Amino acid sequence: MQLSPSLLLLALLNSVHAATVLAPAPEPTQFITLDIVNGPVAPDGFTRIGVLANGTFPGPPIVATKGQTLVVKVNNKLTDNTMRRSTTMNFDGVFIDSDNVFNEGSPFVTTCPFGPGESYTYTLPLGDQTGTFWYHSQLSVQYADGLRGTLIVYDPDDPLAHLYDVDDASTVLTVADWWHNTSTSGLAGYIATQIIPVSDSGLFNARGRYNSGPEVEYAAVSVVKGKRYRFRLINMSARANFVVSIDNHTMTIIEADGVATEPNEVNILTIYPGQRYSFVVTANKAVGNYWINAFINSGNAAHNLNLNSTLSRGILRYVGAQDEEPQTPMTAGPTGPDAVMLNEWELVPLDPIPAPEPDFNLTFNTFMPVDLTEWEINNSSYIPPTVPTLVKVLQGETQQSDFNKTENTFLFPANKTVQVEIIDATNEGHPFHLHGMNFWVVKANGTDIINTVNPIRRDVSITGNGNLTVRFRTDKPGPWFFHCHIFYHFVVGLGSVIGAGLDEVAKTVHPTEAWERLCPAYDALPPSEQ
Ligand SMILES: *[C@@H]1O[C@H](CO)[C@@H](O)[C@H](O)[C@H]1NC(C)=O
Ligand SMILES: *[C@@H]1O[C@H](CO)[C@@H](O)[C@H](O)[C@H]1NC(C)=O
Ligand SMILES: *[C@@H]1O[C@H](CO)[C@@H](O)[C@H](O)[C@H]1NC(C)=O
Ligand SMILES: *[C@@H]1O[C@H](CO)[C@@H](O)[C@H](O)[C@H]1NC(C)=O
Ligand SMILES: *[C@@H]1O[C@H](CO)[C@@H](O)[C@H](O)[C@H]1NC(C)=O
Ligand SMILES: *[C@@H]1O[C@H](CO)[C@@H](O)[C@H](O)[C@H]1NC(C)=O
Ligand SMILES: *[C@@H]1O[C@H](CO)[C@@H](O)[C@H](O)[C@H]1NC(C)=O
Ligand SMILES: *[C@@H]1O[C@H](CO)[C@@H](O)[C@H](O)[C@H]1NC(C)=O
Ligand SMILES: *[C@@H]1O[C@H](CO)[C@@H](O)[C@H](O)[C@H]1NC(C)=O
Ligand SMILES: *[C@@H]1O[C@H](CO)[C@@H](O)[C@H](O)[C@H]1NC(C)=O
Ligand SMILES: *[C@@H]1O[C@H](CO)[C@@H](O)[C@H](O)[C@H]1NC(C)=O
Ligand SMILES: *[C@@H]1O[C@H](CO)[C@@H](O)[C@H](O)[C@H]1NC(C)=O
Ligand SMILES: [Cu+2]
Repeated sequence: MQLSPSLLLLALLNSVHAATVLAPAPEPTQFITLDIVNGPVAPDGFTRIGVLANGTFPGPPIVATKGQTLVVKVNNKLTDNTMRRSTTMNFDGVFIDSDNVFNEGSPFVTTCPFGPGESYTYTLPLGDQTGTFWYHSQLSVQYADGLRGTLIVYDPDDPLAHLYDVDDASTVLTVADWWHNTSTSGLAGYIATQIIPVSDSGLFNARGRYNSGPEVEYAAVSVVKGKRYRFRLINMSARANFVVSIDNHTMTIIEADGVATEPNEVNILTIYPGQRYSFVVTANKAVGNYWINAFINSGNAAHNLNLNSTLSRGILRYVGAQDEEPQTPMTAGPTGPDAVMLNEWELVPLDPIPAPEPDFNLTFNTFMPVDLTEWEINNSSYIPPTVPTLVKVLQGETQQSDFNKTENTFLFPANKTVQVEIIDATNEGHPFHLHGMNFWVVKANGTDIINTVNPIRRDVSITGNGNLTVRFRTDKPGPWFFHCHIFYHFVVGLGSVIGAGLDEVAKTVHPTEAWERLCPAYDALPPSEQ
């Protein structure tokens, strides 16, 4: 991890959080540059060439303060033809206003990717949002090659600040699946064998081990006895989920996907791809080393003998403890009656907003009727159009009949409430993610409770054979991606686009010339550079 000056400043400010200090007002605009390069990387001891922001995995952390506008210049310097050479970036969970929808980075929905030698600058006003976010390539499965990083928006007036003492760079935690081979070879293998490539390892804070691999030192998180830490856990997986616990310690959840919650104490939680949680851990046990169990759950695990879920873990190390691994067994965390699991439907926002009654209902049946390499919503596999949805809409194509069935594009008038019920009869567990805004989870999978009074709001929720029902508003005219965050499912069809108030788009969306140039430039690229 590199510490930028602003990060150091924040760390200093946050270390004196308990005392009331008047932080200097943040700069209204923060300029960030990310150079996307190919370079060697070895988080689990196996060296491969990755697609990396500034040459590191994860990329440099983006650290912002409430109210800032981020101006992120992304320079594509990719040279390796064995992986995708174009790119486009999504800042997961950051709300995007309608007039800025062209800056949200979804290929063939709101933008075209950009090729080697090109740059694009994303302007992202953060508004009132605070919390835990991340950025990643949104093109194909490219982020599995390493293009992922954290984005934290600190709140100088956090209403939950009294619950913790420390919230700085050291308390940002990531879990991620990791492959030794490229995502392009993984995708080709998937199409050929119908088996989604199983990762070689699971990483905690960008370190991990695989069977017969080197004993890479596990990432240790340092705590001082007596203090309370706000950990911010981000699941940067492309496919796997993680079951996270800390031996002998509880975790009090206070945030889900950028939404502050009432404190909810658990000792084990599952985090699905794309999701984020903040939880408070009090360092109140004997000074020592404790396992952070980050058990990686991957379907078809037997297809990659490198993967060993037990080896995916970190260490909670008290200051004063030996620089060594815990002597206790490596487990998958509490089980049976000892396990206090996080149940999504028990999370209550600190600032509850009742879910409005739906004006429209939509049902998604998720299927793989042909074979495992074609996921469908109601028997229609999403195929990206060659002309991005937003480009078409700006050209006046705003009727349902303007969209091919394979675009899975569902149109609604502006300023309405849409309810989507997602049926996942085979209990695959798809983490559905909405771009640009949050949804209300009115019925989480795993419960019969329908909560329209104070449901959790977030941008990723998991489906299952218990059915998931969410609601959202169409207040922001524009096309918004709504897709499974398991990118191997997404690239083979498990995606849709919510066309909100498309008639209004021409009035509210005025893209820049830089954006206008992206599609002609991309279309002119040879396939090897796309
Ligand atoms: C990324 O690298 C570029 C070039 O060295 C540098 O200017 C920029 O500040 C770096 N970005 C971050 C977020 O550290
Ligand atoms: C990566 O995939 C390519 C193409 O399928 C294959 O030739 C190569 O052996 C693989 N490399 C590793 C490290 O698995
Ligand atoms: C991360 O997301 C992946 C993909 O949904 C999921 O399989 C995995 O369980 C998640 N990890 C955690 C810790 O939730
Ligand atoms: C941690 O938990 C285990 C199992 O409950 C218990 O045996 C052990 O004494 C605990 N250790 C500490 C330091 O509290
Ligand atoms: C996974 O790693 C653990 C800890 O080193 C080891 O005991 C176990 O045998 C490994 N499992 C497999 C299937 O290799
Ligand atoms: C949508 O479904 C709900 C039940 O979940 C029902 O109460 C409501 O009448 C339906 N609305 C429309 C517009 O069909
Ligand atoms: C999907 O199919 C179900 C059941 O046939 C239907 O009720 C629903 O309206 C369809 N949804 C879409 C988006 O076509
Ligand atoms: C989708 O196709 C399957 C058969 O392949 C059929 O059983 C099912 O009813 C269809 N579902 C919808 C919503 O059309
Ligand atoms: C339009 O949809 C049909 C199937 O409904 C598909 O065969 C065709 O390839 C699609 N065309 C385009 C341009 O996506
Ligand atoms: C939607 O609401 C906004 C804000 O109240 C308003 O400016 C806009 O005209 C409305 N659009 C429609 C189509 O009603
Ligand atoms: C969904 O909920 C059902 C219970 O209603 C549970 O059996 C299933 O395992 C859950 N699926 C996932 C993916 O969590
Ligand atoms: C999920 O939805 C399907 C289709 O509406 C229904 O048949 C099934 O009973 C629902 N499952 C649960 C657990 O509510
Ligand atoms: Cu999925």
